[in-house]
Amino acid sequence: MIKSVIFDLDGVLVSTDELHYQAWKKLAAELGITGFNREDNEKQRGVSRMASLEVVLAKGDRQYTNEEKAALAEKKNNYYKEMLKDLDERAALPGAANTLKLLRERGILVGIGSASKNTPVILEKTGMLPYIDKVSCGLDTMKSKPDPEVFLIAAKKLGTPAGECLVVEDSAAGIQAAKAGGMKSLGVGPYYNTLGADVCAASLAAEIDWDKLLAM
Ligand code: B16
Ligand code: MG
Repeated sequence: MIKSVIFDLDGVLVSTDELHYQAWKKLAAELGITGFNREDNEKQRGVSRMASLEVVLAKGDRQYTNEEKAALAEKKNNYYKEMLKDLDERAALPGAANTLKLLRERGILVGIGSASKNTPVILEKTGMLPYIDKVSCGLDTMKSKPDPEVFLIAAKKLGTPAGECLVVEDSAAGIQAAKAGGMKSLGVGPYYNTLGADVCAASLAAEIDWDKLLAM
């Protein structure tokens, strides 16, 4: 039986994936990297900020020191934070708000397991915070998905054994992390049927048999 549902944030509850892409694209252009495109951006789904930077730099031909990389990641984050200033309830993905309400009504605990260090501001600005019991994010972790750390921390904060947690993810790295942590998984998003999740749905707005899912 599932007692807690742990949601990934970007690409599952909110549409910040497009903002990440625009911010990386702006940085790439400044570095003279013209080949960075949406296909490359898919490799950034669910992975850490520094790993995402490597995806951009791999499209160029220059080597950067660790100090330079840290400065570039900060620059991108500043672009991204600027974009987040306009974020509101409209950034919630279809079905997200209803799903959070449905789980609250059923007495299921809700956690967040996101790589993003911007998680607190995103939850606050989109009005989702009141529906979230515990948050685990890039500010809590040392390792990135597919390591299960972010979900294990969420489960610990929720007080739920891993086997009674369901992770909802849009990235292959996230589904691998859920499995590595011994959790059940629901895959959503544009690649939902290729993620290797236990159950999949195009989005949270799709017909999802929650009775069956929560009985897993
Ligand atoms: P930040 P998620 C992830 O969010 C994004 O999918 C990924 O593209 C980003 O690099 C990562 O957060 C770190 O985000 O730069 O804001 O700390 O899918 O794990 O909710
Ligand atoms: Mg995601």
